[in-house]
Amino acid sequence: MTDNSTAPVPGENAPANPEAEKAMLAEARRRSRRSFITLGLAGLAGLGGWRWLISQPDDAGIPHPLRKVLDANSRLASAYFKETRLAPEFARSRARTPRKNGAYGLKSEIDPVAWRMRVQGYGTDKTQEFTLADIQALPKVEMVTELKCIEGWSIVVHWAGARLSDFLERYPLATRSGRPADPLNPPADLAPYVAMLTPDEQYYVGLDIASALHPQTLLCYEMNGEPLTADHGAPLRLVTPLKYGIKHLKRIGTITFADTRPKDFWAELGYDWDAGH
Ligand SMILES: Nc1nc2c(c(=O)[nH]1)N[C@H]1C(S)=C(S)[C@@H](COP(=O)(O)O)O[C@H]1N2
Ligand SMILES: [Mo]
Repeated sequence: MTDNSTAPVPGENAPANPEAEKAMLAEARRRSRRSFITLGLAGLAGLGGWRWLISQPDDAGIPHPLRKVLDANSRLASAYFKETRLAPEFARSRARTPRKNGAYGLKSEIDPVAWRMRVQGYGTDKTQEFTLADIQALPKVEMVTELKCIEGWSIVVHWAGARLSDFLERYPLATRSGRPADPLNPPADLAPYVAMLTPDEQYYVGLDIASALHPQTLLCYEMNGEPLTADHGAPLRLVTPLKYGIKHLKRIGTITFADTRPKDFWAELGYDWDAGH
């Protein structure tokens, strides 16, 4: 659907046209059913399994169908098994600037110097604050992936940022025990869900922990080689290319962990909570 004059547009306004909304939901359900069938077990990732393989270098960028391997490494010989499904990557020359889509939670001015990302440790009341420099001190990861909006358009974007998994290894806030969230050796007390909110809490998304620790889930501070602009989520946004744009929360304010599915802006309006594609 390219004509968004009638369809409800995640990111612009709340649904106005009930018929278009119903059609959109039917399409979203059809797509999530299809990806469920295509992905088989990967569709069950939300049930708490560790279902990606850590990809080998020669697999980088190649979109896999489901891959499932029992890890032979004795360090990993546990109930866990892993599958990797990576979003396809593209040549940098194909990157374009996406439209500015969705401004929930971005209404006020943002001062990137004063900005802090607040993270509440799993099972604690304690909150730790991070500057952009803290995030930029983590290994910088670049990827050229497709941003897909549930409204029907997609665009290739060159992103740069830190892996959320690297952040949660360096700052072990996702476990009650304070063990790092190593995706290769996930601690037993790892939080099953991650919640993210804008500083004003007007926009919010939930992720299952497997998606949160996926190697392509980034805390992004650059788009197409430039620092993010405010419209695109400065100073820091989420990018998670196996999911639709609705999950790519712009202007991260707070991260918390949860035992149950956190509230999610578009899921509350009837969209698929996982929003995978
Ligand atoms: N804070 C916030 N983040 C958001 C949205 C929003 O309304 N508010 N919209 C989402 C939607 S629906 C999409 S498609 C992408 C679009 O990202 P872009 O504006 O960089 O193209 O942002 C997502 N992140
Ligand atoms: Mo979107």
